[in-house]
Amino acid sequence: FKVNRVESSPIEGQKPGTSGLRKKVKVFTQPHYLHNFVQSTFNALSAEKVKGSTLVVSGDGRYYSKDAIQIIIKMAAANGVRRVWVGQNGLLSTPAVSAVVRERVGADGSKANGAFILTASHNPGGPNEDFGIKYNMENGGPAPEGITDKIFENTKIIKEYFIAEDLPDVDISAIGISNFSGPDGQFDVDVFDSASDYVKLMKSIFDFQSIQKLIASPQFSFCYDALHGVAGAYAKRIFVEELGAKESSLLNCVPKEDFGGGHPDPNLTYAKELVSRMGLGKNPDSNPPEFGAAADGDADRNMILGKRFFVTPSDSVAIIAANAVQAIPYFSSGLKGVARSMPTSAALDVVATSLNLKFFEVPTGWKFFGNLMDAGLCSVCGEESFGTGSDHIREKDGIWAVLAWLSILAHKNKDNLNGGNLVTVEDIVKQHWATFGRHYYTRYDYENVDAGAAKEVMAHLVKLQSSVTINTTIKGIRSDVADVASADEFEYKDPVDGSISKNQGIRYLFEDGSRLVFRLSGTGSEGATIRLYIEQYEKDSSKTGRDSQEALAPLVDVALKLSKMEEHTGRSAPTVIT
Ligand code: VG1
Ligand code: CO
Repeated sequence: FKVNRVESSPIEGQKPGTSGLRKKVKVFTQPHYLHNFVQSTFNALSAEKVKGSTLVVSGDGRYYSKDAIQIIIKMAAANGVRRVWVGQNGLLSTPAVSAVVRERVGADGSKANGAFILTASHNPGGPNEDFGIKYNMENGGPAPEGITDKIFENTKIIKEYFIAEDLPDVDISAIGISNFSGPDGQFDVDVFDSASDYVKLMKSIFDFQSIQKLIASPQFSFCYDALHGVAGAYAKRIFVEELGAKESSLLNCVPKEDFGGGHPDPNLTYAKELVSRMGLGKNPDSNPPEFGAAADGDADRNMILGKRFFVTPSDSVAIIAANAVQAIPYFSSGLKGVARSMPTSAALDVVATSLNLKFFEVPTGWKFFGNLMDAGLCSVCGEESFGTGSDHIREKDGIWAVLAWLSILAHKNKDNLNGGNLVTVEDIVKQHWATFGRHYYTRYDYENVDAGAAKEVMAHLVKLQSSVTINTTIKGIRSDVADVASADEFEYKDPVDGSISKNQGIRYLFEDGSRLVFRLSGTGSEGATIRLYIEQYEKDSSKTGRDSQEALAPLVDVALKLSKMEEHTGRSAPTVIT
């Protein structure tokens, strides 16, 4: 093939957000749009690093992925990349990409140097919906801010990109290696099975036999909803073929370009079918299974449900941390430490204190956990946004979280699978609250708000923080909440590389441990999304069984009035409550 140099010019708005660049498909298909971003990434990595390298390119299979993969292959060839690895049909979940970068060895002994992941995660897909791209580094984790800032700077000055226009399209539906030769020598495209590296890794972490026994037990029942995301490509292999679950326990496990028209976000609002099946929501089934879980489009998120019972993600990571050493072979020699994102509830903090573990609080987004893991400081981490994971890879991992819960259930039930009473998901959570106290928690999302109005809300809240009369204002709204002890804008200094991330959300910390956090989303593709996180700690075990929206009502009231949410945004209610 030949290398074509194509003249280009900067296109506005290519700043990567919390997890890559996410825009409407119509934006991505503009001339030069994807090309500019890909070339800017190669330029940020520097030519020496790109030349001769091995690059993974795949994603959640959403609309436009197949075209994007062919474009990136041609640009990789033109920029001197030695080989591109593609999951069959362009499918690799985000955690599987991370696993492939870290673990896979090519037929010629090669290892990957980085990856383009094509996904907009939990955002809908299709010609009128979202596409996304993000770059992951050699450790299998998202590029740090130093790199994403450089990529953005490059997009603002780009003049040209390189592409091998005459390279034929590669058939990504067939496993095998295609060889080409160009001006720099040989170039290969290696299409491989999307699941096998990931399945192998999971089998090295968990005790599959003990999970098999749980699943085979007549007292237990299981169901998994991939919401037509890429998790479907792994669910059948792992839950059915390896662990013996029935095929009928899989819902929506065929990956689709538009996620079947749904919103592939595993929460109580969007995972409606699973929610009903588990005996919750508006149309509850009468005979729900004991355990249910769902994933998002790229399979890095998870929702865990018991029979008629929802596990908040903040509790989930705390419960996994509290039980990991006993229940999961990978952790049997102990946890190196634990970490959560700032808005995630302090349930994990209580476990860390009680087990005497190193503990870290990082800004929102998985990229901040990677440095801690690379430095051997953190084993288990999580976010309130249905993200849970560990140092087995450098992304959050939806199926890993399900296997972690199945392992805990298998461990707690190891002596009563032959007729004893099953310890249920609900029992495990309630037992955890009795031991550690409960963090009542909810998140309100105001999606697609006018960007100016969102800025106003945040500016108003920053101003209020420094007000000496803040407690008088709050008491004027409700007298039954505690005093604010401090308020700030969260700033993080990475303990490993010393880098500083500012303006990571506005916090109001109350004297009784309650918190209100406000921040703007960095993953939307249009307008702005305001997230409001509300949390209250209850140590008294006689009071941990309340309905969470009811327990949090006073704080919600304060948050909405303090922020003047309706006045600024015109919204009387959030779009999503989780
Ligand atoms: C959201 C979540 C955040 C998560 C991010 C990526 O970000 O709040 O916790 O890490 O999505 O998740 P934001 O900036 O919109 O609040 V996903 O599954 O992209 O991969
Ligand atoms: Co995701």
